[in-house]
Amino acid sequence: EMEKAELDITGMTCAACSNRIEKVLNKQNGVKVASVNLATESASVEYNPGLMEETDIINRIKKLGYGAKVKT
Ligand code: 9UX
Repeated sequence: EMEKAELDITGMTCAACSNRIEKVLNKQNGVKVASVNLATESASVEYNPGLMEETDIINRIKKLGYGAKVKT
């Protein structure tokens, strides 16, 4: 069963940023589908909790140089 992570992302200033994050996330083993929205500075990621954790997604985004945290 998939879980969904709803994240706030900071540091995106153009559409290439959001596209880059989206592409990287969608390549991760365990991610079913990731959608990154520049306008709302957020990401929605459906993932398999048997293969990865929410923190893995957040850390992957941070590794690209952006801020990421669970939406509250
Ligand atoms: Mo656009 Mo984002 O030139 O790091 S790709 S600002």
